[in-house]
Parts: sequence; C-alpha cells; structure tokens
Amino acid sequence: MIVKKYTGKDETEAVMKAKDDLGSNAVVLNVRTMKQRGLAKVFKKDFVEITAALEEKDFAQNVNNNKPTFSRVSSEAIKKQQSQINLLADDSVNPHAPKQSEIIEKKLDSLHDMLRNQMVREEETDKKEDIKPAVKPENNANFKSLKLIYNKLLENEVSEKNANAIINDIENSMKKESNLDSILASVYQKIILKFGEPEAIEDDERRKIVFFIGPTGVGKTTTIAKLASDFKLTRSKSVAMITADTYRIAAVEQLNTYASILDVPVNVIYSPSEIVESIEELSDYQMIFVDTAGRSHKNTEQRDEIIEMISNVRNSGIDADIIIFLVMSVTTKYRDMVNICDAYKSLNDYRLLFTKLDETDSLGNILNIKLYTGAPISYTTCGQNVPDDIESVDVQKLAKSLLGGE
Ligand SMILES: Nc1nc2c(ncn2[C@@H]2O[C@H](COP(=O)(O)OP(=O)(O)OP(=O)(O)O)[C@@H](O)[C@H]2O)c(=O)[nH]1
Ligand SMILES: [Mg+2]
Repeated sequence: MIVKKYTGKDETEAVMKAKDDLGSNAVVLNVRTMKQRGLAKVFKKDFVEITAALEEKDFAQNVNNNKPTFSRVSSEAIKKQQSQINLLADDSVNPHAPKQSEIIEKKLDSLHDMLRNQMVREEETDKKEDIKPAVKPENNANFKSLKLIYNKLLENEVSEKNANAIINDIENSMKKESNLDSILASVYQKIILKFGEPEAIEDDERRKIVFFIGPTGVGKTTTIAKLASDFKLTRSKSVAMITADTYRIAAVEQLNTYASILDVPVNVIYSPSEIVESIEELSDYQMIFVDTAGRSHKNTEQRDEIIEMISNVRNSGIDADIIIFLVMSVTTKYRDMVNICDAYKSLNDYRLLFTKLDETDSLGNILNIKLYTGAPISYTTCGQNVPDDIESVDVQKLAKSLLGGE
C-alpha cells in the first residue's frame, strides 16, 4: 500500500495534487486543517493536509494508464473524514500535533487491549485446537498477532478467502518483527481501502431518479422514507415518490403514510411501461424515489419486470441521474446475498445499501459482498426509526467493527 500526504491551501487543492500523483483508485484516509502557530500565523495561512492511500497494484496500473482521473471525493465525504481517525499524522509538520504513535495508541487502544487479552487466552486454547490461518508460524515473529486478527475477521464473518487475502497482503509488506499496534494499523488501513469510497446520493443540482430494489422485507420503503426526509427537510430539495409496489395490499398505503407526513406527492404505477410517463408528470421535482415490490431473486419473471422498468427509464432519454440501490439486510446469509447480486448483475451499476445493522454484530458480509460485486457501498441503516436510523457508510467505523472494536 502506498500512503502519501499532500498539502494545499484548501481541500480541493490538496485532493487535486493527490489526483495528479496517485490517480483514480486512491482513497482519502484523512483530512486535517493545519493551523499556523506563533509568529508564523502573521505571515502564513492555515493549510490543509490530506493523507491518501493506494494499493500498489493500482499505482502500477496508473503509471501504465497515464494517470486516469481521481475518484470523486465529495465535499461531504471530505468533511466527514475531517472528524475521522488520523492514523498517519506527520509529527514533523506541526510540532504541537499529537505524535503518530500517540494517535495510533489512542485510536486503537480498545482494540489493542482486547486483542492482547485475547492473545493470552488463546495461547491456552491453541494447545487444544488447531486453527489454520493464512500465516505460517515458521520464522514469523508476527504470527500470533496476525493469527488473532485473522480469527477476529472470521468471527465477524469476513470470508476465509478475504481474510486470507488481507493477512497475506499485510504479511508480505510487514517488517520481520512488528508490534501489535502497527500490524493492527496496517490491517485497518487495508480494510478501509478494500471498502473503497462510499457513494451516497450526490448532493448536487442534477435531477435524480432513485430506484430501490431488493428482496422482500429488507427495508426498502422505510429507507426511502428516511432519505426522502433528509433530502426534503434537511437539504431543501423538492422530492416526489413513485411506487411500483402494488403487489402487497398495504404497500401503497405504507408509502402514502410517509409521503403525507413529509408532504410529498406519490404516483402509483401498475406496469413497467408506465414509469416514464409517471416521471414526466413529476417533472417539477428534483428527486424522485421509486419504491418497488420486494422480489425473490429466484422469481426471474418478477425480477425481469424491475429490470425492464429501469431499462425503460434509461432508454427514455430523461435528463436525470439514474441511481439504483440494491437493498439487502446484513442478516441475510452470504450465499443468498451472492445470488441476489447475481440476479441483478445485468443492471451493471447498482450501489449496495445494507439495512438492519442493529440486528447483528457480524458485519463481514458487507466487505464480502463489496469485494464480490465491486459495486460501491452507499448507506447503512440501523433501526426502524424514520428518519434517524440511516447514515452514509462510515468505512472507518465498519473497519473497526470487523476488527472487533466498538
Ligand atoms: N431492525 C431494523 N428494522 C428495519 C430496518 N429498516 C427497516 N426495518 C423494518 O423492516 C420491516 C420491513 O420494512 P419495509 O420498509 O416495509 O421493507 P420493504 O423492503 O419495503 O418490504 P417489501 O416492500 O415487503 O419488500 C419493517 O418492520 C421496518 O420497520 C433497520 O435498519 N433495522
Ligand atoms: Mg416496501
């Protein structure tokens, strides 16, 4: 992994520098505003420093591809990252800034203590069980730490294949002997890179048609209510809804209830051919959320209706961004999630939205499915409360949780 720092008079300038240097797959790990102190305050302006990271293989590819464009880093994402963990503070830039080692210790201390305690306990268990992580005990001073982290990942339902890949990467790039803190920090960063840049709904002026598709009962309608509320009440957008769910008797009523609380119009459509006309009727609205009936991915006929509806909009030439959220509950088994994603593969560019994080402690499937599909992750929901129980994916929080942290 390549980790580099860039400075600029503002975030945009620093990100542009990273863009020129690292290319499209880089991920911003951290953004800091560096304040001038003492006499320097008079002569020099504050500046922004970002820490960006890139997988080595992507770096090599960038060089070959003559540096493609940087992935979109929304100002929202940047703001969010300002409050996020700073693992790589450069001690030399600002003498008053906390030292790198202090920051790592502070941010990862709970994980560290927990893992160390566990290490002692597992020494006992190891004698009884034969666990087989990717790391090889021979000549590897880091074996215990890596094995612990590997087991933690498996415990959180990261697949064996993905846990092995993470551990192998770390093992290959590590010094002969590293302490638990630095191994943990490397794994943590690796996981963040694997999650990639989340893609929430862009908060810009372009009109948006947003589809919510997925299995029955995962929370599509509830999630629409949460997002519609955010866009209408917090971001002052004009919002409308369309429901293609006339399948369940109470479905239209459910959406109507949310819509009337939010005071937004709802159109009901009965077949895929009606969608374009319905959107045109709502031409005054910036955001149109389209609810669909939960479909078993095994019922290909029903699934094809949804795909047809989306294709109709794509082919209509409507001037709007089309966003598709494939909504899945994290409580669903990995194998079923894979089948669901496969069922909608032909849509190509859906984003992953995971619900019901409050119902499980094991979030490994989010990483597994992200890596299986390559699709961006967007939002997670963590309860039934509208509008509060939703957030743009916080990859730092997810990565910590996969390592057993709070
Ligand atoms: N615990 C929990 N429950 C949720 C969450 N999101 C939605 N629910 C609940 O899940 C149930 C189903 O939610 P809906 O929004 O109706 O799900 P849906 O995907 O629209 O269902 P269908 O339209 O029948 O396919 C409701 O009881 C919701 O309150 C969540 O994040 N956590
Ligand atoms: Mg519904």
